[in-house]
Amino acid sequence: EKVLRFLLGDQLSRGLSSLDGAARDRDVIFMAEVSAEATSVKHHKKKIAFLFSAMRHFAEDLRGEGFTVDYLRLDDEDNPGDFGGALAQAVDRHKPDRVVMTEPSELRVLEAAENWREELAVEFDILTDHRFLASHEEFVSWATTDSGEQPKSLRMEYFYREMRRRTGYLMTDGEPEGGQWNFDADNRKSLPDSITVPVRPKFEPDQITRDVMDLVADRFETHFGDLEPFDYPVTRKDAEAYLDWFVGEALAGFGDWQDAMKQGEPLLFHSHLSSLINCGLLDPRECCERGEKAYRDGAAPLNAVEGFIRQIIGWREFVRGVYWLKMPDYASANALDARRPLPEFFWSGETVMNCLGQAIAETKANAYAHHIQRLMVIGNFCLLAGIDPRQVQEWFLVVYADAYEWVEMPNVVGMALFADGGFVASKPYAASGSYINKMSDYCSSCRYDVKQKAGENACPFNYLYWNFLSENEESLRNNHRMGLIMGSLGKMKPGRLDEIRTDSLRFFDSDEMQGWQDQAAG
Ligand code: FAD
Ligand code: DLZ
Ligand code: SF4
Repeated sequence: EKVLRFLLGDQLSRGLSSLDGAARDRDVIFMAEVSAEATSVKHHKKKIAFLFSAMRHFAEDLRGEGFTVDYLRLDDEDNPGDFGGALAQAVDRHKPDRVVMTEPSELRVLEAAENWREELAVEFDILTDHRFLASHEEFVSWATTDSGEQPKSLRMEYFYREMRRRTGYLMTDGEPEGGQWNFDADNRKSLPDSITVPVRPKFEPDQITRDVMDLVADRFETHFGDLEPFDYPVTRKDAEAYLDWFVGEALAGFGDWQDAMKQGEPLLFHSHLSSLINCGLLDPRECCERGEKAYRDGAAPLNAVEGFIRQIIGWREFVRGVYWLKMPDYASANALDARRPLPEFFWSGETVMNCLGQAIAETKANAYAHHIQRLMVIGNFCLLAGIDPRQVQEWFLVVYADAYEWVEMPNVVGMALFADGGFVASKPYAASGSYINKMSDYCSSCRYDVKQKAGENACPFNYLYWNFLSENEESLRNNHRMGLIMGSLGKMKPGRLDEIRTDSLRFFDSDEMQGWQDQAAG
């Protein structure tokens, strides 16, 4: 039996289910660069270059193992431009007895794959993606109440404990290592000035990457983001080296400084592994196992390793479960009825709010920003300013090299914007300027004054925070975790709320906040 094995760009894993039992002498592995994927949203240039280069290297590695790989390049003459057309051509070319693929990670592509299965006159299997630790069925069964109903809300923490028990990571005799599940309270330190941030290895582009960069420069010139300098790892070997580096040099500081931000330091002690894990070059289990080993060997403290493992077997698996549980409605969730357009400065980076300017400039340069920048600077701003969740989702999906809808959407809709009405977050992650000031050194170089609450020079986060609470009073009044703060809103001195509204309106009307004219049209 001849099998055509169709691999997608985020399936670059040797242990993938669709490669199981592949026969070197008979089967064909098919991969395709198609313009429809690169332009379904106009992905960051560096993200496309990263993924195409990783795909081409992965194909080379498979060839090196003796497999036949049919690789369709974006600039190949007969490239039909989308997955369906490319696969139909490949089936024509190779006349397989069967087509096999691993389930796509997002609904849009899964639905397309189900159509190909109907339309192509060949046996067609869509297999489970075992790279995730929790299957769809396991997540649904965990999430469903005893009476078989869909819950009103889900909390990551309980899912995470279940995953710890199931994997045995950082467990001793059935108990969590160190006697507690969660060391988050230790992981909120602000960064001392004296801290030295570890220096990252850089991966020089080879010929394959340079070819891809030329292609991206040529074909996707109008897309957001800087293509150069390009130093991402793009092979399995370099991805492993990067994981080694992280575990050896940065993991020990990961916990303490997890929530810190520093001007000119885009990575701090973060792993920068998300794009490698999400495209398949690294396996989530191996990352956790390497982390746990570092702890057992005494090379990294428990709060760091627990924090790292929590992000991977907790948050990452949880958001994936939520995505599949809540789609397709999740995409249009807008519980707070946020309608303002995304300001132009999200694309240009031109804003005098230094925290946002820094986070967006780093995003543009690196196709990366760390979690606290995404959640507490960019996400928080979008929440406070009431930006339309669909526009925020599109931005996040475009700009990060690790962004795929299954992981981007729950983080934006559920975590950052509270647009699911509290399905995943027990309260909105709303914060005023003082939080950003506490966790970063951004405010000292800002044109606004973080200590001022009102007037033209006041930090906009300060009045937008109260404006947000007041605009959403009805939705938030009954949230018990918001009780205290909603109480203070109610007790404000007469006139103070008017002042907040006036400041906010002036801000929303300012040049800075003017909406973006659909850059996708460009
Ligand atoms: P580290 O801080 O080193 O964390 C280790 C690993 O844990 C990450 O590599 C990642 O695989 C995983 N992880 C951590 N937090 C999360 C999380 N909240 N959800 C899922 N996985 C997590 N992550 C993406 O992979 N793709 C996205 O498109 C994405 N969009 C986001 C949008 C918003 C608004 C927010 C608040 C978060 C988003 N995240 C997304 C989650 C998180 O910010 C990134 O995974 C993280 O910043 C990646 O950097 P890192 O590898 O250095 O992570
Ligand atoms: C993100 C992306 C891009 C930009 N281009 C391609 C591509 O040309 N070929 C491909 O196989 N995958 C690409 N991807 C990743 C896919 O969008 C991703 O695999 C699916 O969305 C998964 O559902
Ligand atoms: Fe951001 Fe406000 Fe600080 Fe400026 S003062 S950096 S706008 S938090």
